[in-house]
Amino acid sequence: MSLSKHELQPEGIRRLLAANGAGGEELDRFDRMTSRRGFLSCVGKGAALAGLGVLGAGPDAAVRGLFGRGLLPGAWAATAGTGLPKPEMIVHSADPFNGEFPPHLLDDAVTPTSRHFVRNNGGIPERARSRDLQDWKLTVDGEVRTPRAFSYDDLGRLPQVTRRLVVECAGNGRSLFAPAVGGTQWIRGAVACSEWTGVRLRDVLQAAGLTEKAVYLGNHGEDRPVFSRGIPVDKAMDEHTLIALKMNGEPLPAAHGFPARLLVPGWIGSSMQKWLHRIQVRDTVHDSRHMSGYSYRVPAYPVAPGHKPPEADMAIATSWVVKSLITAPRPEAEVQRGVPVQVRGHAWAGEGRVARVLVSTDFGVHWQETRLTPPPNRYAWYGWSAELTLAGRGYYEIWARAFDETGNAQPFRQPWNPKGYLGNVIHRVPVRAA
Ligand SMILES: Nc1nc2c(c(=O)[nH]1)N[C@H]1C(S)=C(S)[C@@H](COP(=O)(O)O)O[C@H]1N2
Ligand SMILES: [Mo]
Repeated sequence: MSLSKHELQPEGIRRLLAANGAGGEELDRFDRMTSRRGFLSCVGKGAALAGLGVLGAGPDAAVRGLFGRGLLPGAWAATAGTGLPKPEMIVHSADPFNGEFPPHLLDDAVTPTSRHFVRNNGGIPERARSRDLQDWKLTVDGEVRTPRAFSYDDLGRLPQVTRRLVVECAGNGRSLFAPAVGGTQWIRGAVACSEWTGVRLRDVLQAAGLTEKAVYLGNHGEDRPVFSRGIPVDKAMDEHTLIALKMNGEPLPAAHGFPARLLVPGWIGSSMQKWLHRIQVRDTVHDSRHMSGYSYRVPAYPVAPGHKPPEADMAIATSWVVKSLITAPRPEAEVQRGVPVQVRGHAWAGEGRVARVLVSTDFGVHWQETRLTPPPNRYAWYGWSAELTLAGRGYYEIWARAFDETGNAQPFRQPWNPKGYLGNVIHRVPVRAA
């Protein structure tokens, strides 16, 4: 195996174009499309496929492919004033905006805001773009003794906590599912671990006072079309669950939920409502569209690849599972044989704790232990690193496999589900030793 088409970088697509006879003008157009105007410096699956399409259809198809994916300059109006796309981002769609970073750009222990993926189901609210706090309130109603409305300043006066927390889209890794499933074709970069500051959700809920009937929250954001999900009261009352007001020390950026968003540590990103303005405490599980059917739900039992079980057999996806990322070396790096190379990355385990990360350079025949750096707080990712020496020249793949404290490890092949959620197949990085 060499690199999958999903892991192609723009340089790779450019090489393909050139190898297939694209001249200066076409290459100029490709460069304009992918970087000069800062729209995209890296492109996702759609464009990678378009790039491959060139093999049969001629270089123009690649450029048309980019436009055909809704990456027309006009679609970028929806991101005006939001700072999107971030430089070097792999952009999957402009409206709604979805983009991620390749793993070698996620090397920091604390992900800078400039490298945090963005996942939107709808538009970014006007309030977030203009940073308008007039008439903004967070209301808490439903199964509470006293319905409450908190202004931004009210929230700011409650005790503030700062935590490093992993945010990961349930669909991260979706492009690696076989057979392919629909939806944004995330590669591996819809995950990050930034530093979030805000109030404990439980402080806000306790101020309103939960009734005995309270079992679930329905959370509501200001984006349209409506995207609303919820979490059980138990998880809401956990001391780690936050309403964040700041990301990496700054008020939330528009794209990440200004003025307030939820952080539900260890759980899938979709539970972390952005642009939060209403919490409805419920006496039953939240029943919005994104809580039902196949949306953010996984089969209650393992299914054969390609098999879609009946809706009644689907269960709400909650915690993430054990995973790791290789952030160095970068794919296709040239390393010197006989000289130790530093291999490193991150590991995390949803509600669990990471116990060890092993690495292999021979397709899993031999494994080597790595050094783990535990995070400063629960629910942040661990660092891991090792020195590896490739004795001879040739093609190698670095594989990483994380284990949690109960012995769960990452699988070698991706178990399948209809929407491509919770993908945690081991990460493989190809390198060459010379
Ligand atoms: N209001 C609202 N909240 C939302 C979403 C959304 O579309 N609307 N997307 C969710 C999903 S699916 C994910 S993975 C995370 C992504 O957070 P980020 O964009 O800050 O990385 O936000 C979640 N919160
Ligand atoms: Mo997500």
